[in-house]
Amino acid sequence: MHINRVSARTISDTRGRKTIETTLFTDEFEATASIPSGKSTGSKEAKELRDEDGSVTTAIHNVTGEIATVLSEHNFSTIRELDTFLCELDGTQDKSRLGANAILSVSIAMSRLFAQEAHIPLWRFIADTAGTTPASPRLFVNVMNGGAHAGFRLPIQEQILVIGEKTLKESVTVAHEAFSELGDMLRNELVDLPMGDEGGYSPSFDTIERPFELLSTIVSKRNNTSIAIDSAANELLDGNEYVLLKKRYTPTQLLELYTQLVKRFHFHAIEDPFAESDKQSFAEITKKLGKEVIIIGDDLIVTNPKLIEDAVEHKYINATLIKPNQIGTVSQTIDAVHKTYDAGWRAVVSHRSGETYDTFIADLAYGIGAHGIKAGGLAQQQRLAKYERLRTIECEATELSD
Ligand code: 2PG
Ligand code: MG
Repeated sequence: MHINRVSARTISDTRGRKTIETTLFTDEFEATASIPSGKSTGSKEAKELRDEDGSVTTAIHNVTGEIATVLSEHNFSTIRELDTFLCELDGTQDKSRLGANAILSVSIAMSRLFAQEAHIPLWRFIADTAGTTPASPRLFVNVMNGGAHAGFRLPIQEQILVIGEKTLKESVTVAHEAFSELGDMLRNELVDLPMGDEGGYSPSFDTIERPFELLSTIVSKRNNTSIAIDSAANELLDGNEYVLLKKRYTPTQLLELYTQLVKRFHFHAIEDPFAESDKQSFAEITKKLGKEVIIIGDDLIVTNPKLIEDAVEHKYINATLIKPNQIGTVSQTIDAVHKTYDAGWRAVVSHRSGETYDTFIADLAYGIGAHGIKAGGLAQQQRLAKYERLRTIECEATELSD
């Protein structure tokens, strides 16, 4: 593959913050990728390069300067070749020199070019590269936003509906119906109904249970719908305790709270129930509740194959969250998926709280046959773009199999 032109620019994410969008050109094709940005981040994530004023000017210069030069001098025949080359060029462990955002924008755009060159959809290219079997993911729809994404109006960052209908088309339809039903219920109960960073409602309640009582009304009417949460507990930790609705919980008390929630409500998954530093509590909750619900690691493992290996060894979790920009290349994201599957665990592919219109994660989730995809609430076009892409992928898959 020979790249003869590279361009990159600043665009805005859903929070109005600046982020990078890159386009690569060959003689025949062009492909674009833009990179999202997190707010409740893990300490070991690959580094997003941001200038002091919040811009991504240096990252853009790195793409159009140093990276464009090497791309023009080399022909890469696989995405792994390119990714390995970019990692070596960067020369740091965390991609802090060129920026994980700069590197990933090139890696994703290049994956699109390889798919175009082979005349196959992106999800097929990902599946061929990863050696995985494509399959429809469940939708993990973050319908009520709290935590750092919503001024802690709700202590738990994400109250999620997990929807697994027979087809993606049906799952997306149920997601829309459920979202609007929940909106009606909340407007009936509350005067003020703000929205959160991830395009979900962001109500305030006096109890931790109230959001789940409302979600139970929705879940009880449907066969293939359940509840999940992302506590993003790094953000709740204060000293050695966790603070929810101004009340302090020791790790043991928080585990008891989760146990009660799982007993009372139809829970399917709990993500980041404890802070990344509180590994022992991860091991305890997985041991105690891991048969009933999946325990997903996000900030704990940050899509990093080595950290996943460590989590496997110590049984901290039994599922991983996969966010490409936490690690910074497509190939290393695939490595994280392999580590997950080798352990017999499930993978849930995820967006970030500051999103763009890029739909790469939809192709990734389908291509690796992920258990689920977290793409946010339905009140933001950038999140809807992912759900729409999933519906298109389902049509592409049917056409390919005909
Ligand atoms: C999370 C994500 C996405 P952020 O914690 O899982 O929902 O949030 O992008 O802010 O890390
Ligand atoms: Mg998370």
